[in-house]
Amino acid sequence: MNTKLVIIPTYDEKENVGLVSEAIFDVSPRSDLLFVDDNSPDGTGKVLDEMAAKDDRLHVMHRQEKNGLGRAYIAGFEWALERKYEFIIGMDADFSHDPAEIPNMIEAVKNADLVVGSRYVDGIRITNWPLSRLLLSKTAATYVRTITGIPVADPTSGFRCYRREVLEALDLDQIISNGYSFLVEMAHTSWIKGFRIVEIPITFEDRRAGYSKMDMKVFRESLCMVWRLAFRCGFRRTPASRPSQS
Ligand SMILES: Nc1nc2c(ncn2[C@@H]2O[C@H](COP(=O)(O)OP(=O)(O)O)[C@@H](O)[C@H]2O)c(=O)[nH]1
Ligand SMILES: [Mg+2]
Repeated sequence: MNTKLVIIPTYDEKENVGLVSEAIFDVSPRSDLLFVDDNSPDGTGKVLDEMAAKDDRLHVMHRQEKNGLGRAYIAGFEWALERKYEFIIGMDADFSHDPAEIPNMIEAVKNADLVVGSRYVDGIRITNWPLSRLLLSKTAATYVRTITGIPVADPTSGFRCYRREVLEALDLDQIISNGYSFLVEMAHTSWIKGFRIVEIPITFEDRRAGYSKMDMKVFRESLCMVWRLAFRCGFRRTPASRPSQS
C-alpha cells in the first residue's frame, strides 16, 4: 500500500485535473491521489470518474455542493486517516503548485511534522500574479504573523505535507474555518500544539487554466478568523512543548 496521499480539492477544474494527475504520478508514482470535488458545474466530477476507472491510485470523493476549501480538505483528511496514509500532501489543481516539488516535500517531512511550500522564504517567488494579488497575499501573511506570532513566512500557502500524527492530534471537528483561513487555522493549531513546521521555498505560478475561487467573502472570513485563533489560545505566542520525535 502507498503511504503517501495527495489531496486536491476541485471546483471547476476540468482543464487541469488530467494534466496535474499525470505530472504528480510522473514524479511520485508510488503516491495515491484523492480529488475532493464539490459537484463542479463544469463536469470535473465526471472527468475524474473516468480517470479513476483507469488508475487504481486515483480516487474521487464527490460532495453535493460547493462548501469551501476547508470542508473539502477536512473530508479528505478523514478519508486519509481511515486508510492509514503516513504523509498527506495538499495542493491546488491548477499548477500554481508545481508537482515537481512533491519529492522535496517528502524529503523535508522526514525532519518535520508539517512542511509548508513557501513563496516568501529566500525572497518572493511568484510569477504572473497581478501585483494586487501579490500585495494582498504578502500583507495577509504579515497580518497573521503579527497577530498570532506564528513563525511561518507563508501561512496561507496551500502546498503542504502533513505527517499523519498531526492530523490525528488536531481534532479535525474543531477546525472551524472554511475558506482560505482554513490553511492558517491548520498551521496555527499545529504550531501551538508544538508540532514542527518547516518551510521549503517553492516558486508559485498563476494558474494555467480556469478561474480563481478566491473572493471577498473568503477574504473577510480570514481577517476575522486570525483574531479568533489568537483569542482561542489566550494570545499565547509560544507553542506547547512536545516530546521529541524521531
Ligand atoms: N472542493 C472544493 N474545492 C475548492 C473550493 N474552492 C476552491 N477549491 C479548489 O481549491 C484550490 C484552490 O482554489 P483556487 O481557486 O486555485 O484559489 P487561489 O489559488 O487562491 O486563486 C483549487 O484546486 C480549487 O479548485 C470549494 O469550495 N470546494
Ligand atoms: Mg490556485
